[in-house]
Amino acid sequence: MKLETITASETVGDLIARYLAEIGVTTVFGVISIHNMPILDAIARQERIRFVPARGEAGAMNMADAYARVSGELGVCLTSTGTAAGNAAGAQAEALTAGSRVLHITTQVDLEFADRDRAAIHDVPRQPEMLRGVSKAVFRMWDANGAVGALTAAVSAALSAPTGPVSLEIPVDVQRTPACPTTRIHKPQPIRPIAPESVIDEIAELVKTAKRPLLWLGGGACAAGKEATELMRRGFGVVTSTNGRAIVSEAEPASLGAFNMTPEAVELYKSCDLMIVVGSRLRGNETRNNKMPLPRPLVQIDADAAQGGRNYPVEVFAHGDAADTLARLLERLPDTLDTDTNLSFDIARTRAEAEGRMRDVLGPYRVVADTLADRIFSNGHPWVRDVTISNSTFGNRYVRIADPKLGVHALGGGIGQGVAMGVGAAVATRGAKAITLLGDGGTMLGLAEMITAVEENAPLVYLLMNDKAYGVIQNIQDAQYDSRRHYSALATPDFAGFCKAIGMPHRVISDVAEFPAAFDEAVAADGPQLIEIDMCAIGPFNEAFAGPPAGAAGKGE
Ligand SMILES: Cc1ncc(C[n+]2csc(CCOP(=O)(O)OP(=O)(O)O)c2C)c(N)n1
Repeated sequence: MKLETITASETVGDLIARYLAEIGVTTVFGVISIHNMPILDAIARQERIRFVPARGEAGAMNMADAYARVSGELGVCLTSTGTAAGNAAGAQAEALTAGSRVLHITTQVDLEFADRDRAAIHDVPRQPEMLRGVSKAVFRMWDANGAVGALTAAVSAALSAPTGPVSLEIPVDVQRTPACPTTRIHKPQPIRPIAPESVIDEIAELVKTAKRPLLWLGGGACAAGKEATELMRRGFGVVTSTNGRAIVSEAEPASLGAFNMTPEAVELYKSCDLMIVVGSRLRGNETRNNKMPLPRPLVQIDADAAQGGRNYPVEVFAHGDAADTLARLLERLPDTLDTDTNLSFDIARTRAEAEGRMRDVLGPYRVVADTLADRIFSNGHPWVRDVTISNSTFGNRYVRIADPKLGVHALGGGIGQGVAMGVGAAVATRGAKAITLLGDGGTMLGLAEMITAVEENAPLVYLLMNDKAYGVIQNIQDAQYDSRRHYSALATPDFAGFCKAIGMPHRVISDVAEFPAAFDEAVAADGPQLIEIDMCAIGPFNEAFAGPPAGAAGKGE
């Protein structure tokens, strides 16, 4: 790693820019402001980092989040004090839900005014409290001497399991002060909790007597793909959360993928005699609000000790890093487990039945789902999804992804983040274009970031499912509110005109038969493209999707 000579004239702002470059950050997303200009001016002068200027801080945060998920590296978002930091908060809530490795560098008013409610421009007197609600941890850089320490603490916290977004406040006057000329820069390493031998012994004993063991993999297991795949080879079946998709290949017959809450899955669970949950919150949306019966004994492995038994009572809880704990479990197990050889066939059948039932629901949109299922898996596209009916029905499970890093979805259920997430994923992808599924309602929240996509010539295809409504809300109104469709019809722009105005190629599909060719054309073309699917012309799904099954929380996915 290149260590530049520290010059006497270096400011803390210069140091921050240099620090980020030296620890391997290549891209920063953000919005420029008087309070972060010492950092941004240095980033520009040093020419080592690409700065992607988003149109708003929410977009910048969504971009940094998606970038982190797709690249597997730290995502960095730079905002200003007060309103600007607050603008990023909704998006940061999503990064927190997904456990994304994001560093949110925000600022503060001059130290003599900070925390004192003295009405300095941009000041919000309790900014740390605001940030705390949406951050894994919050740090402040108090002075030049502590600059490298504060950066190290923040980056280390973001990277250490349980990973998550970390906020670092850097007062603007601190940014301008001369840097401490002595501190060398080293890339912070994540801290990994190590499970005790005794608990792994206990799990191994349970595994050796199980006939139909299942692994439930969540996003916290994303670095444990090798170990999980080996457990499957030895006799385990696999099911994942949405955030744990493709940790084990979704093409494996012994993998149920994320069809984790279907009636068929519930039947399968009844026939199993052990489940090991690795790095998963067992979210309400994927477990019928934790009411769905899971196999017993239930074992949980998590890097966050406080998660032990939180959503389900467990027989065994191991506080440890996913990959390390599974690797040490494998050392204790025979090469082939004495398990039911029917298990993988039963899982394949369970999945096929769930997929079949789902295809019946799609009606004309089967063509769209099948085209995407084929292209996204085989070409290794990042698959980014906003919260829209097409994702809840087919995007979240049926469209397979080729690698766990390639799935980006608003796990917390907040609409409108997909537009910017598509940009972050596209900037991170080194291979195929990012494919980004949007609803027209959600798109309204992120529309301006399409301009960022054009400006950055981001390799991505937006698929806009336009039903001129908050479709799922209307379906819920039909199902639960005697069809009183208040506030759910939407005036949306003429997207062809909008795309023309911002310089983004636009195609409209009013007959699904045209979709496969249009999709291939858009993927082959340079830069961002938008395909609008005119759902009013094409018609409804065979069955209206009106949220998750009873007992699950929220809108459902
Ligand atoms: C930030 C946020 N605001 C409001 C909601 C409530 N909500 C859930 S789905 C939805 C409608 C989404 O409409 P659209 O993007 O057009 O997708 P469709 O349901 O039509 O497929 C709304 C408003 C939410 N989930 N997140």
